[in-house]
Amino acid sequence: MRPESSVKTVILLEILLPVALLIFGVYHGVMQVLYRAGIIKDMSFLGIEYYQGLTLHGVINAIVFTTILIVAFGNIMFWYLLKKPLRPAVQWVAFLLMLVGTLMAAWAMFTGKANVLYTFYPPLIAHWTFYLGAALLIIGSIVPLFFDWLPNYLAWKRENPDKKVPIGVYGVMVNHIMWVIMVVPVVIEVLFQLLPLSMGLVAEINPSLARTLFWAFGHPVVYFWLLPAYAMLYQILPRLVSEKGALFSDGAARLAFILFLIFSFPVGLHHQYTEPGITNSYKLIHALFTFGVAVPSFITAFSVAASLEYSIKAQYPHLKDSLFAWWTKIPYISTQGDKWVVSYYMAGLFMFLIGGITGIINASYNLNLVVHNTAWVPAHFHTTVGGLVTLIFLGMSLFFLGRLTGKEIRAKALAALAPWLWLVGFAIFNIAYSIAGIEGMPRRTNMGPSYSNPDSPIFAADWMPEAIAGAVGGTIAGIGFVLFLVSFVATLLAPKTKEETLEFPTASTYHDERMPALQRLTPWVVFSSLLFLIAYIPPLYDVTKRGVFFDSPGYNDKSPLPITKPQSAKEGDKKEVSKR
Ligand code: HAS
Repeated sequence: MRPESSVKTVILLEILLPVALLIFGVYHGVMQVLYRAGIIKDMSFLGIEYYQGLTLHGVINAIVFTTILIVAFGNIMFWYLLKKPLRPAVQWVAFLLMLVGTLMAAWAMFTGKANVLYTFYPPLIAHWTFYLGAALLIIGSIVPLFFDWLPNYLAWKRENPDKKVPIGVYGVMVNHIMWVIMVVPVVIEVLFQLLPLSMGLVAEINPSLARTLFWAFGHPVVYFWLLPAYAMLYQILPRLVSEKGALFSDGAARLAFILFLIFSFPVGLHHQYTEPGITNSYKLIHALFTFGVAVPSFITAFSVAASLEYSIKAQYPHLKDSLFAWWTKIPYISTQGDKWVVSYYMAGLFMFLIGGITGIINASYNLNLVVHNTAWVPAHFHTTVGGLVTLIFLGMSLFFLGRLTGKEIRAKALAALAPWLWLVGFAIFNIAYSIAGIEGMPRRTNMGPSYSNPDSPIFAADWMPEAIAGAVGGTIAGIGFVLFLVSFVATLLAPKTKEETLEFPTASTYHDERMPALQRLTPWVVFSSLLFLIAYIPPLYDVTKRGVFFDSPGYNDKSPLPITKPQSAKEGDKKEVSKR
């Protein structure tokens, strides 16, 4: 089955754009570890300031790269698994919205008008193009759900009343429904707080409310990044490792997706344990739900390991009774056929084991007090979003680049090696930054001119070994990315040798449980939305007691003085005028 040429072009652009942007994202990541190790001792490098670079790093890697690729992978899953054409007009509108949004935000960041980091916490305020750009990116990413995927999903179900939608489509569908729900609070924050302040329509903002709205989006979003990776782990990986590849349990995989739909939302306060103004009991409730949201990942760990075992043993019957010998048959690093991409999955899974454990430590109310806002936190998320998610996304980008252009993957050995260098680099980075975090090394701090500078009065010699190890690890990971890029560019420039397609290997199912309760998504969507509301109404009440537009004027990173005139100053002005 050949993809419609215009749709194929859009999907190709949705792969090329984020990978191209990631070059800047990764570059600024390497700059980060160099600043923090004191190798760069300045406030800026090559004309880009420290916080400008950190904003570019976070926004590109965590928000733009992920969102656009998630749409691309969703399109591919729907197109191939449901065998229904996608609508070119819908696809172009979605892509152009995402492109314009990205360009607007990029302009604000590259011109230094949005040094607000990827969490854009007020009272730091960016140029309005940054927020509007982010909003357009989000809107564009939602368009395919309503105008392409949902109609195709419903049509497929009408035509196949007794069949379950393939697990890949199920995962993408659940994920994008979650996306639509989770963006509501951040859209409210942007429309009613950040944009009005940034455009000078109001003079003050309530930062506690803004942060609470942000985190109501900010934790679910990590599962928006994760679930497409899980969908591909279930649908594709078993078939990549073995000719007889099968998903161990279809029911367990669907249950995992539904548990994410339920538990991803009532958890955001675990980012705000240390913040005043929110009732502790609700923080504790969110802590308990956070342990709940780890359960579907535990299920996935079991499902994936069992699928690997079943698939390998089906191909090598002599290993049927082996406990561990089958591990040796996983193609961890291979250039045979499509097996090079298995490296990305396996390296990612190993990284996520660590990411999961550190996440559960973060979630613990009291342990969080030790690690919050320290180097521990970047150590955690470079093994989750920077580990499993990034690696599967990179691997599948290259994989689909080859398919979409009808070209053989070039420099396969480098492509297969790249994720292992990424893993080694981030293992070093993770250990170093985790230890440093426990010792109190802060995150998001330019340590070059300060803690890592022997000439500074606040030089912290104790942190130097970890800071330097972090720089070594980050650089090795950067080299891993370069190897990936060599293969990606070489493939892009290679001559076409076969027919263009969007087909990919799909696993069969070993245990195909019926589980009718999981077939209809609507009741789960309603239940999860209600739980979200219940978990958030009291904390939102707490943080709005002092008003929506009050508490703090806006600031930027250039001056300690406010950039908007505080309300109190205006009232003072009025009093002055009336006295005169
Ligand atoms: Fe997290 C902070 C808690 C998962 C991303 N997290 C962050 C931040 C990011 C992030 C970006 O509770 C920083 C935000 C900021 O800038 O301030 N996180 C968790 C918990 C989980 C978790 C409980 N995080 C993720 C994922 C992310 C992500 C996934 C991105 C994709 N996180 C927190 C908390 C904070 C936090 C607090 C706030 C910290 C603070 O104070 O600021 C769980 O979902 C993790 C569950 C995962 C598992 C692992 C399952 C393992 C698998 C691999 C199996 C391996 C196999 C290989 C099968 C239980 C699936 C087998 C091999 C063979 C050979 C057989």
